Amino acid sequence: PQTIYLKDYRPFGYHIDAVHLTFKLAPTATRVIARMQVRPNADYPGAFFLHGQELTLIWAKIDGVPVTPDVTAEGLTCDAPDAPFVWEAEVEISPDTNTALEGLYTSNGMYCTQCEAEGFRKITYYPDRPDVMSVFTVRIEGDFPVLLSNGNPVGQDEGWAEWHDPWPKPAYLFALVAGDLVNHPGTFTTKSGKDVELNIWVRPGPDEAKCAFGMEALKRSMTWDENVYGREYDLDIFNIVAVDDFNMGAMENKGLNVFNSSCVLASPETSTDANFERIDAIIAHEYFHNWTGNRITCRDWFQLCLKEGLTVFRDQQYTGDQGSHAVKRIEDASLMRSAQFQEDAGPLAHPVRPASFVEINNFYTITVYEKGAELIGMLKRLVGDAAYAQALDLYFERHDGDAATIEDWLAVFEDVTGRDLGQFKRWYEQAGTPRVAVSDDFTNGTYSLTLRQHTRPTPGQPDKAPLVIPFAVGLIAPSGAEVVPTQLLELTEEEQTFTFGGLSEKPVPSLLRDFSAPVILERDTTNAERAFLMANDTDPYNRWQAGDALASAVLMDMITEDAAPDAAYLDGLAAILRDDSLDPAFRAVMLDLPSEDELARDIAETGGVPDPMAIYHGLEALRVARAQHLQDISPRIYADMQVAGPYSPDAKSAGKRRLANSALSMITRLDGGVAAARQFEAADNMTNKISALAQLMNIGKGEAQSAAFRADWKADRLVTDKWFGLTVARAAPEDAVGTAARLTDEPDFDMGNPNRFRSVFGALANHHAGFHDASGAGYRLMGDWLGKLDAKNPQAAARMSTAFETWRRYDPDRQAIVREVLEALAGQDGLSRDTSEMVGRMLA
Ligand code: B3K
Ligand code: ZN
Repeated sequence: PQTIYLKDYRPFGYHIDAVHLTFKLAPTATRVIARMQVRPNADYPGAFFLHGQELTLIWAKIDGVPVTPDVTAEGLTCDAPDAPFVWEAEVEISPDTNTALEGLYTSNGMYCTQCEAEGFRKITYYPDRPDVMSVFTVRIEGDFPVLLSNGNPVGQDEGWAEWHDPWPKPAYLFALVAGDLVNHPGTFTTKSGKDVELNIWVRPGPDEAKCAFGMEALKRSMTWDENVYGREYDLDIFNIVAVDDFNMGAMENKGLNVFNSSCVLASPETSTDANFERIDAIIAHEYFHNWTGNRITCRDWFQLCLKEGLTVFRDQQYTGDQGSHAVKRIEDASLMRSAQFQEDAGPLAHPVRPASFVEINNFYTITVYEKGAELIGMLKRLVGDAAYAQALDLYFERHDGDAATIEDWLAVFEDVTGRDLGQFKRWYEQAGTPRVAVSDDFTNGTYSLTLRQHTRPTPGQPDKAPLVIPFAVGLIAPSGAEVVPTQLLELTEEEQTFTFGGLSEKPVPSLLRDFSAPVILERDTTNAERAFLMANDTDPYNRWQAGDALASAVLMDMITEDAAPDAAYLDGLAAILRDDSLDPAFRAVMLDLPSEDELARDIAETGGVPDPMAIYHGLEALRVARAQHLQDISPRIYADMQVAGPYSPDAKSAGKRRLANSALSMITRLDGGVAAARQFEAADNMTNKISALAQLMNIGKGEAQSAAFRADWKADRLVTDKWFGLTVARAAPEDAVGTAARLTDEPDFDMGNPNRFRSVFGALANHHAGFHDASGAGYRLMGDWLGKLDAKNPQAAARMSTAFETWRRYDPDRQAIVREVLEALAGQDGLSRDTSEMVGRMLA
């Protein structure tokens, strides 16, 4: 397979001024007729090459005259006039047999599309690249009550509909949906007074009762983008469609967002608080793409972070505005530190703007998305809120209608602030997480901090240059009083010293407040200091971070030396739980423990070899010790945090439920499951129901409840996914692999449905002690199923293959089995480009 390089970018040799598509829908023989107005690009003459894959060409014409193009597996080339012309072609495709869920496919009898990144080429011959933008008109012929495409409706009658999208767009934003669907309607009036029709489309039946929250989320997002970014919606209609078989969360097609049903459908009985929050964020994310992605798109796929990093940053701001900025920041930072740092440290490390790829779908990663968002956050910190707002206004004004680059993005900040962002740009180009080593000194009332930065080599990038690191710091006196409030230091050299004068005692530094940069801090510190910051820091993120670091240190001693848990940690937690002035959601995140995977990473980091079972037992021991130490507080918290009245997913109620359920998890360790069983029976919402069930399963109980849950929700796909996932996640380590294998025999296990596949195999990959069972059974089961899945759905298989990302951390015996499994996969006949790229990188 061919590697594509950013440095080889060249504009297309033609402009497509308009395109008209006609679809004659049929399950295995859909006809697509395309008519394009083509104009040679005088600045960049080139061959008339159109992408096309898995298409049967019926005929092609230029200016009405039949032509015979050169057709390969990747597309066609045709002799073309040196003046404007009309290209026409008819192809046949087979949506019903399209199990890759890319291009046009069917899901439970409805037709839908997924074109990003390069799926449009499976629909018709076309320059399938984001810098070719055109005005689309679409005619759909099919025997369905609902026929949807992008833009505004221009006509419809029995068996056909026509849509016109006035905004030029790249092919990846094209969408079509046809089916027996019903709408949950809504309306929105934009700030300039334009009425917009809103719809959430679902299949008739129980899903109809799960649309109300999504509709409110959509309206909230529309209002928020007007108020915070000044961005208004720009069509007469906005449609969302829920689809069961979908490779990702959702897709921002212009005016016609397609959603994985798990990311839009919600009801109190079937969705947890976390589901509600995620659905709110994803609806916002896709809606925000209308400006950051659609009105301004990417020149090429290397610039993916231009739309994704910015849109994630915007949805993070939005979610913070709905509830607690502190808790949202803690969660985002925590995800960065666990999953993104892991990607950055392993064989799959790549820059936020990669310089090459084989299969672009493999680069929709946490690095591009979440680290991409962190880069925007750092820019905002460095230039300040006012300049950030001005730069964004300039970005929208200057690049509306463009396919833009990271250079364009940085230029608006340079133009607004006069600041040179040349060094900052390295953040986009250098992979790996920078480490900042900190040392300090206190002499004659002056405290000095010396920061030294270093980034380790990553695949293909042995040498790293220093970055601009916004480093937020506060100083706290031994009394607990803050003596220097947050200041933003800018680390630009390899090493710099910053001083703070006029202090009477040596302060305790609170470093990297608010996670001001995605870096790893290296500093010799003590548990006493961590406990001090956990109790006294005024920065909520750092308070959490101190608690997390303390928990990790305590666990490390428990795992490697069989030590008893440090009382400093348990007392610190008790103080936080008792402090009723603290937000319940904040208290709940303070109770979260590092994951087994993070502990394995920490052990590997210090030169050890992680023993998954020892880690598992260490965490279990700490959970029990915590439950005992806090046994006087937990029941009181549990009682205080009960939310009266009908369920509401608002942040405040959700925070209380979260804390109540954390308390329940401690209570359950001591009462043998009495309280959890009671909650399971009484719960009128999924949050409390599934949490109670999980607590019971944690102590090896809950068999009857699990069976009842399974039976009650047999007909609900999304709740059934939860049951599959929980059953694997809560299996004992020695049973996890067997449980996963057994679940694949259930009649409703369907590997063709990405949600269902992930519910079993995603849960297995996350079951650290189970997946890494010394027998290698977890590796082998995963490998077998990835091989089977790859033949149907390469994208989904490639994504799940990241389960093996950390394999080099473990002992030689485990490594040998993983190597065997990965090599067998690599050698599989007809392995997709997607999975073969991933496996190749992991084996390199
Ligand atoms: N842009 C899509 C992701 C497409 C993934 C293609 N493999 C959803 C999003 O980020 O909003
Ligand atoms: Zn996105």
